[in-house]
Amino acid sequence: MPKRYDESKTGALDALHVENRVFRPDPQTVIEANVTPDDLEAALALAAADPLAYWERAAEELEWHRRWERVLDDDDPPRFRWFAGGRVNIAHNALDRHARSGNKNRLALIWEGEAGDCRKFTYYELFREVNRLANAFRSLGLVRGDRVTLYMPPLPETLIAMLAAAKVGASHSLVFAGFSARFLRQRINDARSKILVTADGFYRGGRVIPLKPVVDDALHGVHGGCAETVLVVPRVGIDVEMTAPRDLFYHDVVRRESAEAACAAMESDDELFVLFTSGTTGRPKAVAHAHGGFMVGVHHTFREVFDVKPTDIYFCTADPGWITGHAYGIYGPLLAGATSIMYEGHPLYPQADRLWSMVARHGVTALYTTPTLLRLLMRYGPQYPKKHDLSTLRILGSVGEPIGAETWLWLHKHIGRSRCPVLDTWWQTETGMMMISPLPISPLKPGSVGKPLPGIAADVVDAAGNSLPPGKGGFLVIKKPWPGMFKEPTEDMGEARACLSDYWNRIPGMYFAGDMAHRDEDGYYFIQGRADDVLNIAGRRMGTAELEAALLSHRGVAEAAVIGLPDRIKGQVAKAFVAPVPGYEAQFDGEDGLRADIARHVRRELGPIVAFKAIEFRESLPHTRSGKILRRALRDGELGVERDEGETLEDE
Ligand code: 6R9
Repeated sequence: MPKRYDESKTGALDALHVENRVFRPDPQTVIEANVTPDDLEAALALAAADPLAYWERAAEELEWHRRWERVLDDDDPPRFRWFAGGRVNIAHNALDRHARSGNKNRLALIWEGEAGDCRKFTYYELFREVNRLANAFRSLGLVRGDRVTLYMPPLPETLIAMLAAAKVGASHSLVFAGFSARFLRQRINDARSKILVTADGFYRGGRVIPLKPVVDDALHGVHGGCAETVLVVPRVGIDVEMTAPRDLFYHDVVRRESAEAACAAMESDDELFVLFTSGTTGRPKAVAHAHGGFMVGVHHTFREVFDVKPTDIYFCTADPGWITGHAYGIYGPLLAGATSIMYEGHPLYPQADRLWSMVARHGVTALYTTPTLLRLLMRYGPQYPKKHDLSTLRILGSVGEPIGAETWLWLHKHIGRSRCPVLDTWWQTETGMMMISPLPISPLKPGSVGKPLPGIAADVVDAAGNSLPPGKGGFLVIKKPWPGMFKEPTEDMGEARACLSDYWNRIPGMYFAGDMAHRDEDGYYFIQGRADDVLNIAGRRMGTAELEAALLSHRGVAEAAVIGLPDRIKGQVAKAFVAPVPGYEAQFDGEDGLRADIARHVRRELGPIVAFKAIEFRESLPHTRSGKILRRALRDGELGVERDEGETLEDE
């Protein structure tokens, strides 16, 4: 008997919306595509016969200081090293190469502030800005192998600081500006960053969000040697406390530097950046990406999937602080020599047509965004996109969570004028690059992420690693290494490092990062969601473990469990079950007072982006015999799921 959901409660009906139509590409798109159907067939054939030759060709499209000796060093799996022996710097390929070629005067970046103010940079201008900051970094003592933490909103200086760090051979760690002081402190300590770059504040939703005070708070109790220098970008012009000699204004530091700077010749496998991401256990872990493999993977897939042309204006709505912002907001477009847009503010400011107005004003041709944002905009109705001329758009992409047929169809019809392909791209922080996605020439099935890209050995398997037939759900795995795969950060990050064997040993010899999927008869993949306790709230990964740890750090909380519930806009929301310390509510005017205090506490611990849909008090929480909290029983109770006779509740 199938599980029963109470649809009125969960919105599960949308998730079950079945759409059987296949959308064929527009003939013009096929004729003009960079990758034609014949090219795709040839690429798939080569990648199947000789995957290393396939990726070697992709690497040859970029400039190397020294050519690799081996395409893949697989002597110590799963610690694979791509383009071993090669020397390269991603900043050279993203900027220097263009600044010295015919792309020199092409627009690289169009940045739009929330108030509508714009700053534009050609490749040459960006190259000079990056060089000045790279020189400033060097003057401040930053050397190859160091790390820089960036606590930055979407600003041109965010991109400039990432590339300047890469240029000198330092690794960047970007912390999303919505995270708390405690989070930031932990990440500065984890990364042992000598230098921190931040802004005085930024605009969001019509308000000034101050950042520097959060930094000041975070730097109390930071480890010795960390954040000895803080560069402050004055974005909003508020008064900030500057502590000498630690704090320096960005412009004071770069002003005296030369606009010429050489790239450090990095080993292909050297660390380019770390990003923290939520897994099943404990706090978020740092994964690292390397100059060579990440560069090749992102450059190749960006051009393949987004079919980039010199006339394109590409807009990725993801914040630079997430992997999508890193790979396809910043590095991908720069590597391709494209023009891209970065937006500072809230997508509903001042009205629900902000995105569409940006598309029309800048003539955007490719838009990469998330289902949560689309569902939010859908709620305001098609009259908002209708107000604007969206005829420049030719490609639409989605990432981060299942888009579902309903949102897909809305995007296709109201934004894509039933002409633009909607490309649902599946990948992860850990994969570094898109893995499963249609191309603009592919027939599209709403709700499906299409097929694995050439060179990606994806499969759907059972727990023993056996391939499953069409229609059967199982674990989504990758069976062979690929260039964008993450590596472990250097050992100095200690406990904070993500561990490769966690990903490669759960199903022996294959990479598994937590998603379930099935395929149809045509080999199209459908993502079913996470197999683990990772929630996907508005496209952002949150581990139930980290949310529970934040709840438990409140003195009035004896026990806590967090579950994910379906949500019409955010895909998923978190609900907390809390067993309060008996009698504790007396200090708070009863239960509601305590509940509000717990909610405030969690926001303080984790940052303003974290909020629970509800916090429910229970006298006690259900446990397994081994003493673990039964989240699944709580979830089933919420959703009104009845379990089959004999179905076991496994430990969670
Ligand atoms: C790029 C990014 C990764 C997790 C991943 C999966 C979910 C991503 C998806 C998708 C359905 C898609 N996910 N893309 N689910 N359809 N097109 O989002 O990285 O933040 O690490 O999240 O997001 O569950 O495992 P990251």
